[in-house]
Amino acid sequence: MNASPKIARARDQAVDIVASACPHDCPSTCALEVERLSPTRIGRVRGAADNDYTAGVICAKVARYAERVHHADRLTRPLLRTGPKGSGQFAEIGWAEALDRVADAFVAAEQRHGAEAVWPYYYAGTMGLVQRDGIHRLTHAKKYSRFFGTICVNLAYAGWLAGTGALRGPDPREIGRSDLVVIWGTNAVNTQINVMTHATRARKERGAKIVCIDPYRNGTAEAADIHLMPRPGTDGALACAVMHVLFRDGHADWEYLERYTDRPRDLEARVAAQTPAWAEAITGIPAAEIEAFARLVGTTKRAYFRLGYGFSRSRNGAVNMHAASCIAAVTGAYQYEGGGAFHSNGGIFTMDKTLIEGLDLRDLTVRDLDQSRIGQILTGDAAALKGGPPVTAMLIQNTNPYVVAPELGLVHQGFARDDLFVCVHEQFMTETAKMADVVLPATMFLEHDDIYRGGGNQYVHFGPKVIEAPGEARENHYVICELARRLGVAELHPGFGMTPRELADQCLRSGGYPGAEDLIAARWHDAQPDFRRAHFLDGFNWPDKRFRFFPDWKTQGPDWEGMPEGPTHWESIEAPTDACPFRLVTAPARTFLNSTFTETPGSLAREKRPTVMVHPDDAAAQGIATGDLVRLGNRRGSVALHAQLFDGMRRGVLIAEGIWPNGAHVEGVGINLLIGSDPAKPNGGAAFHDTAVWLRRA
Ligand SMILES: Nc1nc2c(c(=O)[nH]1)N[C@H]1C(S)=C(S)[C@@H](COP(=O)(O)OP(=O)(O)OC[C@H]3O[C@@H](n4cnc5c(=O)[nH]c(N)nc54)[C@H](O)[C@@H]3O)O[C@H]1N2
Ligand SMILES: Nc1nc2c(c(=O)[nH]1)N[C@H]1C(S)=C(S)[C@@H](COP(=O)(O)OP(=O)(O)OC[C@H]3O[C@@H](n4cnc5c(=O)[nH]c(N)nc54)[C@H](O)[C@@H]3O)O[C@H]1N2
Ligand code: SF4
Ligand SMILES: [Mo]
Repeated sequence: MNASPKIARARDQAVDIVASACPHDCPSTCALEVERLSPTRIGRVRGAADNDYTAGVICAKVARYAERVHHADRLTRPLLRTGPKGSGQFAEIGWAEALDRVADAFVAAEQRHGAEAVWPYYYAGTMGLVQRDGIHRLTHAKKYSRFFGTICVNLAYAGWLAGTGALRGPDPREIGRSDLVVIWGTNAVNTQINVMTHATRARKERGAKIVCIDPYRNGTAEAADIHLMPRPGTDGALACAVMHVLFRDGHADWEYLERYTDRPRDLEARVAAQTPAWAEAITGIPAAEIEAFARLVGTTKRAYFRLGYGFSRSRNGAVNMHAASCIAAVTGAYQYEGGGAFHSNGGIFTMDKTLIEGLDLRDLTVRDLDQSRIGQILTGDAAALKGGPPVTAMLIQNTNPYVVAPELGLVHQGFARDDLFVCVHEQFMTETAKMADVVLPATMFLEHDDIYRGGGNQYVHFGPKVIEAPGEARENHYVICELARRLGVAELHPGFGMTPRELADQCLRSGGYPGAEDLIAARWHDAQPDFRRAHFLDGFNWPDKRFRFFPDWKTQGPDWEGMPEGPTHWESIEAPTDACPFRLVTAPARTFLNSTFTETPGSLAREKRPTVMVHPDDAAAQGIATGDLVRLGNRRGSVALHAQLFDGMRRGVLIAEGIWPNGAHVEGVGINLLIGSDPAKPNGGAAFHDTAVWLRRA
């Protein structure tokens, strides 16, 4: 058994409690305490009470993780497809044969079309740096097509960086010392519960107000004091009208503006025409509500804007994120504890990932393929393939593109190709795995070593192996190294010969952090920059140190042309038309995490079945009642779901929570059939909450 330290002895003396961190793709990266009942079984999982961000609170889905780790459907043996693609007919084979077959298929693909015909594909099913990112080392060593990750953060990061220049901000723990917490475009109650922990503390201890800005009355809106309900994709207009009021009513902090920002007088002139009445027409939010919100922002120095991903998932999302990030610069909120805007701490961490990712082997002349365009890529779109060879072989780890990718129609067509070889390394027989030629069983985070770093906080964690994996499940690192060996590149890079703990140790030390053993003993490391840096008191991350109200979008991606100069409502969204009059938002479900947990009984019991929320007036117009089967469609296809009447959004808006497996839908195809995969400006990314559809009774 692995030497994971016992951090405490449970009361009954029979249970070890082991410190870990949540590996899931969630900004919270909770500090966990895991009950080890035996060398192969866990009990409860709890949030570490003495970690000041997690503060003892985790989501229900991870608290009952035993359901997932000990699930009867875990993959435990390598499998070889024996029936037609997607038939689900597989035979068990040994690891050596499975890896030989994958290596042979990759060699054959390379011989036929060149190394770029192989496309290793991954995402953040685990956020562990060693197990998630090691796949790049194989890609670079073999000069396979590189992977351009776009599915999640590109719009948000581009919008945030356009103004501040750095992916950091005021310490998220300061939310608890704020007087106004604005939770903007993130359903924190579902997606990062700890934001609510700190916000409700501020309310309880300081009488802080909590504002939620979201197109529907979700769990976060229910918990807030004020809910502003914009139409999807209109937050830029809201932000501009708020700034209009701030300048108009003397709430702009001119001393701050002159010292820390680029062109405040031009911004004032620009928003002069963007009145609350103008914004009401675009957002649907009554002008009086915008006025009242702006007054609150203008009169509260310690106002903390927690800007989420949700409102960036529109074609104008980068512009909207930037516009929202401007408000705290107009009021100078950044100067105060508990004040400023925050999106992610992704930029504070200093570790060097060269060894893990094999960056020293990377060849930038090898094409990179856009993750979100997998449908076009697998169906032979020349532009998506960048004029290069077709993709004929893939290794997929930690992601389920057959369910989560946009433009699913093309994705399904592509995976059905008989000349495409696919190896999926998975914990469960996901719908992507079901399309594979070879399926490899993967460990879960409690069954391997890795390191994690926060996005919505500032901690670095070591998550040690706690229990033995079931059957023959093996970790990602093993698969990458064994393939490298078979493909003749293991000698090219030391990373292929190290253990995950050695890689983790080196990576930690490269960043100036405690090494693996010290971090395990300490349980976590606080990497928060000091107050001045976090609050940009020595300036923003540009040569002139000034926040950019007028960004140079060129700095954020190659596809910047046509983007507006400064904050505004940019009309680039999929606007409603007579043919497709509704705007669809595909928001996260509370007890699913993307496509993960769609296999656990506790989550299924809560989420029930794929459902779309319809405004009662829109439903009445079409004779739709709760429980009716309805059909949503657009030029990409149509999908059947059950309707639920709900008056918590504006007319013309539809909300479908959760990324259900295709097979959970009546007609066997999921909601992402309707989502476009056109790359959003300026740096790509799919606009998951920006879809125009029609709605009918099925
Ligand atoms: N339970 C659960 N937790 C999760 C996930 C999950 O699926 N389920 N996913 C994880 C992942 S990968 C990520 S990236 C994060 C994302 O977490 P968030 O930052 O919360 O982002 P989203 O999940 O995209 O959407 C959140 C909210 O944005 C709202 N929204 C959509 N369009 C707009 C808009 O135009 N304006 C405004 N103001 N709001 C809008 C939606 O209605 C929804 O309530 O969560 C992670 N955590
Ligand atoms: N409609 C709609 N679609 C969306 C979104 C949306 O809001 N709406 N959000 C998008 C976003 S933000 C994201 S990030 C994507 C995410 O979508 P996915 O990348 O599919 O996300 P996950 O469900 O987190 O992880 C996928 C798989 O990783 C596997 N896995 C976990 N750990 C390991 C491991 O250690 N090894 C291996 N081999 N496998 C592992 C899990 O079993 C799981 O099946 O979905 C996107 N799709
Ligand atoms: S809230 Fe997020 S980080 Fe915390 S346990 Fe749940 S999924 Fe993991
Ligand atoms: Mo994501």
